[in-house]
Parts: sequence; structure tokens; C-alpha cells
Amino acid sequence: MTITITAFECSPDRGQGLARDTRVRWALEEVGLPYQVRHLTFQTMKEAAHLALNPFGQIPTFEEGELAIFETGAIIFHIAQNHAGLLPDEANARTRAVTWMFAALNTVEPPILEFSGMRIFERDKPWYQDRMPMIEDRVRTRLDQLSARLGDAEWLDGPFSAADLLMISVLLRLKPSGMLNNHPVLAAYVARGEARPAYQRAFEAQLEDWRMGSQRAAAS
Ligand code: GTB
Repeated sequence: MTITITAFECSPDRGQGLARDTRVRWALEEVGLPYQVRHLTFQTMKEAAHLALNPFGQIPTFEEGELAIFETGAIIFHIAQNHAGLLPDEANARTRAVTWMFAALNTVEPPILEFSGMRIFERDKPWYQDRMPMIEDRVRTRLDQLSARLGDAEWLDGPFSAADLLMISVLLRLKPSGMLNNHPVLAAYVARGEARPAYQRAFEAQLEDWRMGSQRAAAS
């Protein structure tokens, strides 16, 4: 069955791999599933056809036969549940990996999103200088805690899993800020994720899509 995901026609991150379709591509690459991509502009994302797939008018979505779902976490969980390679078989280990998937999205990502959102959208606001140290502190706290837990382990809990895929994707959002440089354990963890052939294929695919999208935009 053909898998179709949605992604930006021309990602605002200019192909840095920070938009969330990269996470889904990475999961698909890890389990060896081919997929096609439907590209959307900010306008087509808010039209009825896409809102039927994602009521919030966002990417990514995932379609496979009769199934159409949204939310990156749910998409990756679906892929991991149905294909070997992203979740352990043993019940408790599997539940622990799922716990880490939630931790990545619900505990680590929110302060990082606030931090990167401020850097992008609020730099010129009068509150930026006062507020930023507090936001940075929240991120640092999470990085310290995660770093302490990871220690010298290769991955979060046993072999590489969907939990690492999500956690590393979340941490990658910090790369442009240089904030990971003060956390060598996490910088090395992220580098291990980026070195995976599946990540590299996913990254290259989204970059190529961005190149094509920006050429189309320039030609129109
Ligand atoms: N909780 C949802 C999920 O995990 O799937 C969130 C989905 C989401 O935030 N989608 C974003 C979107 O569609 C794209 S990924 N935005 C358009 C809109 O809301 O109108 C977030 C993103 C966007 C841009 C960058 N960037 O340029 O660096 C990075 C990440």
C-alpha cells in the first residue's frame, strides 16, 4: 500500500530538516518503507482538502490505504507498532520506549519550542532581553536532566528506538542556537542519530524537496 505524507512545498527552515515531516521520513527510512510526499503551501494547508486530514491545518499527515492520521508522535508510533526496528518486542521494554516518546514530546520539546519560537519571532520585542534568560534556564534544566540520565549510554533505553528518533529530532531544534555545545553528552547523542543512514536519507530527501520547492517558487 502506498504511503503518502505531507510536507511544506518550501520549508521555512530552508532544508535544515527542522520541520516535522523529517521525523516521519526518518521513521519510514528506519523500517525501510517507501513513501511519497504531497507538498503543501501555507495556503493549501488551510484549505478543506487538507483540513479533512488535519483539522489544525498543519503538516505532516500520513495516509496509507483507508488510514489517514496526523500528529507526528501518533504517526511514528503507528509506524513503529507495525514494522520491526523501532520498538522492542519485550512488553516492559516497549512500554519504557513509549514512555520516552512521550517524554520527548511532552517534557523536553515544550521549553525548546518556546526557546526557538522566541529566537525566531520575538527577538525585536521589548520583553525579549528580560524573558530570554528564564526561557534558556528552562531548556538548560531539561538538558541537564536528560544528560544525567543518558550518561555514557548509546541510546535512551537499550537499542535505538522510536524514543531516540523523537528525542534526537527534538534536540536538533537547538542546533542553530549552539545551546547543545554546552552539553557534550547530548551533542554526541544527537551526532549518533544524525550519523544513522536512515536519518541521512531522510535529511537528503527533505533537502532535495526544499531545493525543488524554492526553484518552483522562484520560477513562479
Ligand atoms: N503537534 C503537531 C505534530 O507534531 O505533528 C505539530 C505540527 C506542526 O507544528 N506543524 C508545523 C506546521 O504545519 C510544521 S513543523 N506549521 C504551519 C502552520 O501551523 O500553519 C514545525 C516547524 C515549522 C518551521 C520550522 N522552521 O522553519 O525551522 C521548524 C518547525
